[in-house]
Amino acid sequence: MAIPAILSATVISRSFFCERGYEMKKNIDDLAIFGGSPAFHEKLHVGRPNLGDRKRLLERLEDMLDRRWLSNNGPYVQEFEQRVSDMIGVKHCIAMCNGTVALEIAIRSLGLKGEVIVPSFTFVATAHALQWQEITPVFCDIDPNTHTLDPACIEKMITPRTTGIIGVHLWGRPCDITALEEIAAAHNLKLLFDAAHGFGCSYKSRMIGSFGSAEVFSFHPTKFFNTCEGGAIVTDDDDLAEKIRLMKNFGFSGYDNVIYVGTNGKMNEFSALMGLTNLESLDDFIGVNRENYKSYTHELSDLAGVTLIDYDHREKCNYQYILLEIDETVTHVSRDQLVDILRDENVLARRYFYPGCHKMEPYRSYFPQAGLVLPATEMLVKRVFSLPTGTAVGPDEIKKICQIIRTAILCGQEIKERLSDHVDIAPVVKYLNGIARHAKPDWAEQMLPL
Ligand code: T4K
Repeated sequence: MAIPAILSATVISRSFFCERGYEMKKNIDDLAIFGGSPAFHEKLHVGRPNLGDRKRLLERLEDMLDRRWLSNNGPYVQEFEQRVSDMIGVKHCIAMCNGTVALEIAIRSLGLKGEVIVPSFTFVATAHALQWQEITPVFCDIDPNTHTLDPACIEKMITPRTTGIIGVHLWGRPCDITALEEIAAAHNLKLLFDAAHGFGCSYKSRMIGSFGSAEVFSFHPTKFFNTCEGGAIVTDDDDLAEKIRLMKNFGFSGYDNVIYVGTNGKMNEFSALMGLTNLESLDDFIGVNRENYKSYTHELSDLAGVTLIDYDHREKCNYQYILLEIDETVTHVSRDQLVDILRDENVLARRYFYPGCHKMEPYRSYFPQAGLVLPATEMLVKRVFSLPTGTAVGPDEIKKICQIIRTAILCGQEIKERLSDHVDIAPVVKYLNGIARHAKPDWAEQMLPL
């Protein structure tokens, strides 16, 4: 619906919302950040875990306790690995204690050293998994449309010290895998994928997990599919799989026989049975995410300056991230102001992945000029944020969240002005409340209406 530009933002928002018939915060003074009561009594999180059938989980837990087999390649881990490798269509799935250790082991097992090309626009674990082993992460820019490594930039970052590329299927949207494979082959580089977000997704009809030398999943609670904590390396390479199995178990090859440098990367039985139970609900979780995605699209698609990142609906997608990109030149209200507004309404939106790995330590100190070659990354880290989805929210919550965003955007100019004058007194009030609880002087009575 087109909105006449001559009307003031506040007036527009009021009439606009009445037309849509929503029971909602009608003007900016209703927003909690300006003194209204929060839209939600309880906090809505990004990354609330999805949980499968509780009864089935407890049956498996009883069984595990009866068996007294809690770790070290137990029957549930073996079953879980089989199910995942069948689902992905790869020969090997090696279940791990988390995605970060899985990345570290994948990197080591591939013999990466020197420099490895990675995006900066990712969770810091991607870079840390290299740096932890004294391998230099070389940050490469991304395509601003896909948020994944820009193949055209990769070539420029290759040096004689480069040994590999780690592509990240950010938000579950696959990298340009074909282009990355070509570059890796042309320069004799190893290709590994951080597929922490990519479980259940496909590229050219083939499941994510079946590309490169290996791919790494995370099954952390904040992922749409979780094993409590957990992760996995998936690969078709028999030799690599054998090496990884040794590495994740201290290098043991049978009792008393250590033949490799190893660590402890094992998944435990509880995580595996949690994973098996959650796998049985995988399609339901994806279905809920897809419906939530549709609801957000429906509510936000007409808002100028706001882009909901899209998925390729011809492929399998897990729709686990709801990411908004804010063009402040249109909305006036900035991404950070929007996040603050939502937080005061108890919607704990997250600035994934701000400020970019190259702005975090130790990388910020090592490469203070990295931003110069990362223009798309620098632009996106200031514009993107993530909203709640998964089984913890439904259409009603989404409608309310979007109403708040709509109010904030349609009144963007006024909000921007007010917030630039706004002094956040909440910490002062909190502090004074603390004092008042101990010794309530007279002045505190007057100052502390809370
Ligand atoms: N590569 C990529 C691209 C990744 O995104 C990640 C992890 C990795 C590698 C490494 O995989 P892991 O080693 O983690 O398996 C979270 C997660 O800790 C992290 O796993 C994830 N990416 C990242 C995107 O998000 P934080 O610092 O945002 O987590 P936190 O504690 O703030 O939790 C987020 C929200 O989730 C909270 O508001 C509350 C909610 N939550 C969280 C947990 C743990 C729950 O409701 N229940 C829970 O049990 O990093």
